[in-house]
Amino acid sequence: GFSPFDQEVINPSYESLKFLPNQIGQFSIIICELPTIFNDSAKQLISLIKDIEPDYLLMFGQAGGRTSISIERVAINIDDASIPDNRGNQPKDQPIISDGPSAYFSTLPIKKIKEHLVNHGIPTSISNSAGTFVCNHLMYQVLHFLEINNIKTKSGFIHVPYIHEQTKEKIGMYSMSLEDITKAVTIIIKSLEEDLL
Ligand code: PCA
Repeated sequence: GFSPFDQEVINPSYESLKFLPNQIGQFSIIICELPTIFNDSAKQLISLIKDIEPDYLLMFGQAGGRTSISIERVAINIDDASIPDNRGNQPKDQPIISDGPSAYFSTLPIKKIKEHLVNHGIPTSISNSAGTFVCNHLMYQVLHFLEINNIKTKSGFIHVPYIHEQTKEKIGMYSMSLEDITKAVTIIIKSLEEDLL
């Protein structure tokens, strides 16, 4: 999950992970909060991947305005920020990796995950754009790192909506409860047990 950014004091993508137990089904859970900063977030996560060598890596970010849990299908090779990150970086039209491929697909079973969430009554969609800000950047960098190092960790990105506390002054803006986001994360993790079979 990520740290708060863009004048928010909370980021549900990390906040929701704090309530997870250490173990869900067959999976040991390790959570971490990344800074909403272009390169630093990827550097920190890649060093954690090297230490932990996880079977699955789930990245979560806030996407205010979205009306469902959005399972990202693809990360594209571009940074194009409409706001500065938490260190004031605001790259425009810059490739993330200059000689990298145009895009990487999530290696998570995205349709299976969606099916599980929908069966539990959680609004969910497959998204074909993770944006061009820090989340897309992180997803691209991580999938690129895994690909070029031939690491079998399955990985992908999921955007979550605002939570109620964030929308008190944003009239008409969609929000979910923090509890429902934590529940969604738990269902996502449980759904991966089927992928192991
Ligand atoms: N959402 C931003 C970056 C950090 C976060 O939680 C994004 O969608 O790029």
